[in-house]
Amino acid sequence: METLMDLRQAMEKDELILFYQPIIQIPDEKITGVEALIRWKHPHRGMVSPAEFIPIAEETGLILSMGKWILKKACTDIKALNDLHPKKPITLSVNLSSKEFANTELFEQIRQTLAETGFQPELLKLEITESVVMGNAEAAVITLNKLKEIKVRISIDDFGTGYSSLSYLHRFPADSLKIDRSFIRRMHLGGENLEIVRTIVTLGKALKMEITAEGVETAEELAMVQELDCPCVQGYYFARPMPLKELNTSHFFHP
Ligand code: G
Ligand code: G
Ligand code: MN
Ligand code: NA
Repeated sequence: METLMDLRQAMEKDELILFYQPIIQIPDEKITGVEALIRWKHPHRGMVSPAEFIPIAEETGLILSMGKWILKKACTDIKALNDLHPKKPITLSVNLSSKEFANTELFEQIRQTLAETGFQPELLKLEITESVVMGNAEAAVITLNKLKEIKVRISIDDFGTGYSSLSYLHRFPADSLKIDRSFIRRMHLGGENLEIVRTIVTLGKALKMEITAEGVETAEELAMVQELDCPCVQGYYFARPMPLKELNTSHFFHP
């Protein structure tokens, strides 16, 4: 179990690194964006998952400085990548946890990071879960509208796992839905699992939102989401999260 001290030191010692997982558009299977996913390269324990340390960072408030670093690093990295491949600039998705989203300085921090890095706001997508939004719905609408004004995009992450999904969707200026991978994993069972994914795709399209199926691991799952007309896919079938260098030299940029 890591302590706050360990985590703070990890930041100072540059042990936190960002991986990027491609998001693929179908049917042409080209890369359309990446999601930034943090890792802790621990000197003794190897790669530590954010599922272990983000909750600690969240509880202790360290997430605020960590999140600031993540946003700046990710914008810098993907700006550099897009400059190398100017013909097809890709989007960058960055996860925000509840404390980060509730931070009154968030908007200003994002605005400033975009200015400093020269990253195009239209290419930045902030991923927030339903519970993060619902935690403070009124303040959330204000923040989301301000972000929308500067052209930053919003994705609802793990869609379908939270509560009151439908009632708020039309009130929140979100641009895209990410279908939680628990639904994708159970799709092959058919029946209601398949119908849930079909319904989310239909709903997203009706609301003119982008839709991404998360956690697609097999050709069978890919065929099923394709059949349902889901336009974007993320998952191990196409690519795992990887370092920037590996992404830059991958077949996605060198077909
Ligand atoms: O990459 P992995 O599946 O191990 O991530 C586990 C969890 O950690 C996911 O819920 C993911 O959203 C979260 N996470 C990964 N990277 C970041 C990040 O940079 N910021 C925040 N707030 N959460 C992250
Ligand atoms: O909660 P969030 O959606 O931000 O987290 C995404 C997490 O899902 C990342 O930690 C990423 O490593 C993980 N992930 C991405 N693709 C797959 C996949 O195909 N299968 C599984 N099991 N996990 C995946
Ligand atoms: Mn996410
Ligand atoms: Na998710």
